[in-house]
This record gives sequence, structure tokens and C-alpha cells, in this order.
Amino acid sequence: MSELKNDRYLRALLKQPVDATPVWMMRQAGRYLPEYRALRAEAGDFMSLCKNAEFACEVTLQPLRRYPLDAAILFSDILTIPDAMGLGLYFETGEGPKFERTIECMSDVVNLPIPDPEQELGYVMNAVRTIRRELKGEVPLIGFSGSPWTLATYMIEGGSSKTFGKIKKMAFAEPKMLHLLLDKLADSVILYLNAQIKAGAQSVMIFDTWGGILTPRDYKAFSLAYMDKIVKGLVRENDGRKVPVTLFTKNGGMWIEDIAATGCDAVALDWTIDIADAKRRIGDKVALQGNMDPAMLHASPERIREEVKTILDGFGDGGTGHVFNLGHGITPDVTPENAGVFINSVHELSKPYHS
Ligand code: 1CP
Repeated sequence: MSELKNDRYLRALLKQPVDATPVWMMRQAGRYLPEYRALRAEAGDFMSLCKNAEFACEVTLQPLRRYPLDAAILFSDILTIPDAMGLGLYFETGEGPKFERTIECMSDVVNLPIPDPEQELGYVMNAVRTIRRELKGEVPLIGFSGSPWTLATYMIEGGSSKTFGKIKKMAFAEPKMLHLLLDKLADSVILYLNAQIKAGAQSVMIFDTWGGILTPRDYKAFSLAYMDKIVKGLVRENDGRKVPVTLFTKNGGMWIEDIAATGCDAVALDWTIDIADAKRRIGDKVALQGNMDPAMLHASPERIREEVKTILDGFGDGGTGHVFNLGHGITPDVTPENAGVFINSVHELSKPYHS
């Protein structure tokens, strides 16, 4: 078993005692950091950062040099899988992700290959191995993937969407076609995450950014069922340590009991649910991650500290089983100073909850 100097994050996910509440930030490597913008300019574009293991490693480590974060997250994107399936991912400056080809009919779905993670996605595994080497056991590395439903939204809509009209049309008019796509994506995600774990990811997180646009019935049928399949297909132990799994459905606060019932180790919350309410409902079943509104990072240092304290109080209960985070990604317009205030506040203010 390789030694970790700081394993608070893994311990909290497994509900073991910790000396302070661990904290990391979704999108902690990104455009709010000038050093990220400089390296992206040098690489040329976002995918070139992801496809070069040295660049991906450097960007992963940038926020850790500034802040005492308790975890690193692989620098990559959820859309690597559809790209490896041949859809042709590209980014136009100032715009979100786009695909050259989209999924429109049954033959598109039937013909989609399931990518070999060490071939088409070998660049991600190289990044994981490089980052693990360079982290030198300081903090654990989080691997990740999109949920099948969230990946399918991009593959069918061709990019970001506000209404999700095309995928909803497929869900309700051609459900068999969509279920076949989601099942292929679930199989791809299982192979991809297990390969990340083998390459050195010490915990994994599934991002279901768009599950929250569905009715409760459709959420269960089209999103949760496939995350459930993934949780059951993952290798949960590596190198003598448990590999905790976190599920995040944005806007999924009303379904946390169902999410926990998949057998995941932690449920990540966005900011639209009170963490005290979530904790009351979940009890000791799983750990919770979250859940400060990322926009709070625009407030004064005093206001940020107050919000951190409120969330710590809300979780209460000896503090273990809580991983502090934002309820969604940090935005490019936040100052690096305020991100620092947030991270330091979590460590400072959480100590009394753990003594
Ligand atoms: O430099 C740039 O302009 C690129 C911006 C960017 C970044 C920094 C994109 C494009 N992806 C990423 C990295 C990324 N994406 C990480 C890295 C690790 C981290 O620091 O957290 C992760 C975990 C993701 C995951 C991701 N990509 C999600 C799920 C989580 C979430 O934020 O909801 C989604 C939906 C995507 C798609 C995507 N990729 C990029 C953008 C701008 C988007 C969102 C588009 C949309 O809103 O529809």
C-alpha cells in the first residue's frame, strides 16, 4: 500500500475520524487561475491540455501549489468518452463543447464502438500515472467520468443545451434507442473508471450534471439506473485501500436516498438543498460532499467564512463523513484570493467539530 501524507479526503468518504473537514473544489484547475490561462495559451486549446500528460499533470497540480487542498482531481473532461467513440469533440473559443457528429438513429447507436481505455483513451491513463508520480503521496487523486445520461445529452444535442429537446424526444418517442445508448455508455464508463483506478485514481466521482432536468420517474429510469449499474461494476479496492465512489446529480437533492441506495460511498450535493436536511435524511448511510453556492465566492471574506460555518454547523455530528466542496464548479470570474479564504476557512472552522 503506498503511503499518503494526507488522507483526510479518503477517510471522510469512508466516515472514519479526521482532524479537520477535507476540502476540494469542483473545477479547481481552471480559468480563475492566471497560471492555468497561461498554460492553456501555450498548449493552444483545451483538448491539447488534456491530451498531453505533462500539461494535464501541471494543470492538476497548479491549485495544489496555491492552496492546502485535500485532494487533486484529474485534469480532463467528461466528453473524452464520446470523443473516443468517434463523435469528434471540439471547442470553439468562448463557447462550450461541440460534436462534429451526433446520435440521431438506431444505426448510429448500434455502430458506436465501446472505447478501449488503454487505446483511444490511453492519454487519460497516462495523465493519471504521471499525476500520481508527481503528487508524491501528498494527497489522493480523484478520477472521474460523466454519467451515461449526461454524456448522452451532449451526444444527442451536439453540445450544451438549454431545453434538452432532442434527447427528451428520443426518451419519450424512441425509448429503446436511448436505453441502448445509455447501456453502451454505462459499459464504457465501467471500463474507463476501472482503468483510471488501475492507473492510480484513489477515488472516483460520477458527474450527472443534467439528471436534475428529469421527472422523478424518468430520472430513475434514464439516469440513476445506469449509475447504479456502474457502481456495481466498479473495482472498489486497489493497492490495499478502498476506492470510494461519489455520485453527483446536480439538482438531485430530492433523490438523495435513491442515490445512496446504489451502494455508492458518498452523495455530492449542489447548493439547492440544506445540508442539515440532507444529513437528517441520510444519517450514516453515506458520506456527503458539498455544498456552498459557488457564487458565494464573490462575497467578502467575512461572508464566505460565515457561510462555511453555517454549512459545517448544518452537517454537525462530529463532522466525519463530510467532504466540503462547492455545489458546482468554481467560475472563471472568482478571484484566487477568495478561493483561498474559502479553503482556509473550512480547515480552521471545522477543527472544533472533530475534537
Ligand atoms: O479552458 C477552458 O475554457 C475549458 C473549460 C473546461 C475545463 C477547465 C472544460 C470544458 N472542461 C474543463 C475541465 C473539467 N471538466 C474537469 C477537470 C477537473 C476539475 O478541476 O474539476 C471536470 C471534472 C470536468 C467535468 C465536466 N465537463 C462536466 C461535469 C461537471 C460540471 O461542471 O457540471 C461537464 C458537464 C463538462 C462539459 C464541459 N466541458 C467544458 C465545459 C465548459 C463544459 C460544460 C458545458 C455546459 O455547461 O454544457
